[in-house]
Amino acid sequence: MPQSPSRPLITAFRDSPDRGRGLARDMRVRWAFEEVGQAYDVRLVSFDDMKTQGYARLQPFHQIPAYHQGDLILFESGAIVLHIAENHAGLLPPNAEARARAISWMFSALNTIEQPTVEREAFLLLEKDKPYFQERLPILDARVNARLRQLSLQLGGGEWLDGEFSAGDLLMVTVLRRPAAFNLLEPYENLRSYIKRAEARPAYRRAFAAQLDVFTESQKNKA
Ligand code: GTB
Repeated sequence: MPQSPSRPLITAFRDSPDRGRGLARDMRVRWAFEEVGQAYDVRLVSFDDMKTQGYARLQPFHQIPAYHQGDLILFESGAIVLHIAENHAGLLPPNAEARARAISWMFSALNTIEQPTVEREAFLLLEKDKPYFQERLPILDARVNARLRQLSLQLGGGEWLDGEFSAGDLLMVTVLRRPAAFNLLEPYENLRSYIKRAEARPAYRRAFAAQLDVFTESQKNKA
């Protein structure tokens, strides 16, 4: 890792378990950089690299993404996106109240929507053979569904969550793409269109292509 990178450097999986579907958390940071037109570098890391104490100086929980620019090191994808949004025009409205509302949407994406969806996914992945699995799965499904229903009602026929596209939409869409991958958005046509609208943004497409390139390269090296 360079001592004080002059342009932002983030970490991402060298060999992402999402197989290039843009579901890992570097995607939201890449997308934020693309939205504001900030060039960035990526340091690809293996699971072994992430376990080292050296890596913990970048990310105390040994996860991706971490962010480094100059003397500033940041972790937590939401904090990194907020930092980008606060330092460039385009992801937070200039009006103070609208800005505060956009930040509420950022927090709600991560705390209210992402939390139950990740809990459900981890349960599916890790507890399928447990005796309580069949009984507990509908409980976790219902928790996710309740939040999706509320979000769908809130979005209604709107294009974005609160006026112009913001970092709130950026985080919300990256969070929703995970339950969407499990077909949990089937009942919510407006949420599916919301994701499609976001995915059509040129900045999203550039970010998606960049992370997909990493996966494609990793496959070539395996062949
Ligand atoms: N709260 C942190 C943040 O938002 O930055 C969470 C970061 C995080 O969970 N990072 C994951 C990680 O580094 C990668 S993105 N995990 C390694 C570890 O914890 O040891 C999560 C992820 C992983 C795989 C898929 N997938 O296969 O689809 C999707 C998302």
